[in-house]
Amino acid sequence: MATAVGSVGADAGDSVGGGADSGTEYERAFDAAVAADERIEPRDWMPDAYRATLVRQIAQHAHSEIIGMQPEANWITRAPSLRRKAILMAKVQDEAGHGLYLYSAAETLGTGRDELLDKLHSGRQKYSSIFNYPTLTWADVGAIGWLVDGAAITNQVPLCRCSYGPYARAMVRICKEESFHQRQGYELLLALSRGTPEQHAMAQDAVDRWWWPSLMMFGPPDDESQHSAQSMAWKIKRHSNDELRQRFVDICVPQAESLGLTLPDPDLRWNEERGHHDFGPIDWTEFRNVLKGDGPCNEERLTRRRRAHEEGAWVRESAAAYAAKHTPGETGAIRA
Ligand code: BYC
Repeated sequence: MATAVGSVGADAGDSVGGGADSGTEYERAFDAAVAADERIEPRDWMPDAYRATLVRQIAQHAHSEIIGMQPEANWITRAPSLRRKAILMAKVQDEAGHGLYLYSAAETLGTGRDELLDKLHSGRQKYSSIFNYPTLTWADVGAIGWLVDGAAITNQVPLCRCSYGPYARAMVRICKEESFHQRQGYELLLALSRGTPEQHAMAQDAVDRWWWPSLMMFGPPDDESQHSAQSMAWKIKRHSNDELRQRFVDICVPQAESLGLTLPDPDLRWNEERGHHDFGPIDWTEFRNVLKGDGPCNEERLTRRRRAHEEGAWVRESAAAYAAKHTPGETGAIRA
């Protein structure tokens, strides 16, 4: 970050407090660093609202990664070959890893994982709407990879340039792994699409069910997005929800053609004047219902997550006991 603020450690930042003293030299230095495209780091001064926005978005993202493990894990035991099973297990493990990088990024802002998980489990924080849809057939694993990971990459590549350093750096690795995920989904769907008529129909059915929910992943339309303007001013988000949604549609149309599959939208067509594809209306009522908790799988996902957390309590306790035993005490000795 800018040298003017780089020297401001937590103590100085705390004493400024971030809210009451707006227009201070800290705030001016923060604004200048953001304007100059420099990274804000954990010990730099930052406005309280900037910190809260980051915690909110990073938490939503981390929760999405770990809840996102569930719909795919549903198919690990039924993957059609050992190769497919190994690939799917690696992918689901990657999602767990992404959750960990992101919870760690949130910790650098002073919010611990326990607090965030508690908010997820009590329904006070969100996770992506997409994971409230069921995975009914094996082709859904392909559609998730192609469309859901594809949408995630479109959304997340610009986050590699997010103004907050730890989040931006976590996103670099996550995006590399998501690219693999997207390709495995595409390759899986291609194999089905070129397979028997039944397999082709199964791939088409999966795309029909996942297309519209994938478009909802980008969030509400710009004129209803409450956080976009401020997040873009702070360079947390680099593009609006609608811009990224449009980019995703433009990427998917030729890929669907190569797959030999159709996107379920009769209004989808190239608009020469705009240089983009026009697409049909999104069902925002469905989106709002899913966010409210009334999607097809909301209850199932949260119940399973809470249960996994409770059943994993002994692992956390053992890890903490082990860490305490092996942490050097004041004398520097490791306790037996
Ligand atoms: N689902 O003002 P807005 C993945 C919420 S991929 C649920 O536009 P913002 C994965 C939003 O949080 C998915 N909630 O907000 C992929 C806000 O609620 P609060 C995760 C949504 O933050 C494959 C409210 O609606 N990726 O992990 O400017 C396999 C107002 O919206 C949704 C990310 O999260 C939604 N679709 O923009 C496994 C990327 N859309 O906080 C895993 C990072 C909106 O006021 N996140 N909301 O209660 C972002 O880029 C942004 O948070 C969003 C929303 C674009 C999602």
